[in-house]
Amino acid sequence: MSFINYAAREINCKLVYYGPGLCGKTTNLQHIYSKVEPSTKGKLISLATETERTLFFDFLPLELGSIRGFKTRFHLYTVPGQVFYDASRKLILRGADGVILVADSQIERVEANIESLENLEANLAEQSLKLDRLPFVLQYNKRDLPNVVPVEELQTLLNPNGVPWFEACAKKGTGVFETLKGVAKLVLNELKKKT
Ligand SMILES: Nc1nc2c(ncn2[C@@H]2O[C@H](COP(=O)(O)OP(=O)(O)OP(=O)(O)O)[C@@H](O)[C@H]2O)c(=O)[nH]1
Ligand SMILES: [Mg+2]
Repeated sequence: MSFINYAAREINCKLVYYGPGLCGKTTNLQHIYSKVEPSTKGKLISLATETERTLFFDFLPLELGSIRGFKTRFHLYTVPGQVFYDASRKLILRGADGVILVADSQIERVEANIESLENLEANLAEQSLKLDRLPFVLQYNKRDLPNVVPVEELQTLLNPNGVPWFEACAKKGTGVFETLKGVAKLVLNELKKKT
């Protein structure tokens, strides 16, 4: 749920990076953090285990221009992808204005991607939300690896509704900002409808 602060002329939106374990959600945020100007970003907060797996979430506040004189501030979160952290995922998903599903393109992660998408839909349903009513984009990550599934196949498996999708190599930063802009655009369009 976006939060509009009329006094400060600010709109706050929440974006959630979802996806299976090790698909590259935290890497997306790290790349964004390393590239944006210090004046437009807050601190990147990561709660991780010793082995760098996200334990609860990563959080990065960003300013991305303005609409109708209101500064738009995006709060980027990642969920922990490991299956047993479902309670954390539910909490982080609460009030999301936009969701990015980061899929791991490797052949051996096909099932994990499908499970993550189903888990996302189930957790949204608990909040009486549906994916096709929410700004939602897909990122096919790890395109640099040799053992990847063709994009057309991933599209059939993960994107029956034809939402915007982006190929990426988050490790090098390719496709990361395209994905962010893609979802931000959908969120801002929703906001414009409401204001
Ligand atoms: N080759 C390759 N490796 C990547 C890419 N993106 C991320 N990685 C690597 O994949 C591993 C996991 O990345 P993370 O960003 O920590 O994954 P995550 O989705 O946050 O994982 P959880 O926090 O456990 O859910 C790291 O070693 C990254 O460097 C990519 O595009 N290509
Ligand atoms: Mg992570």
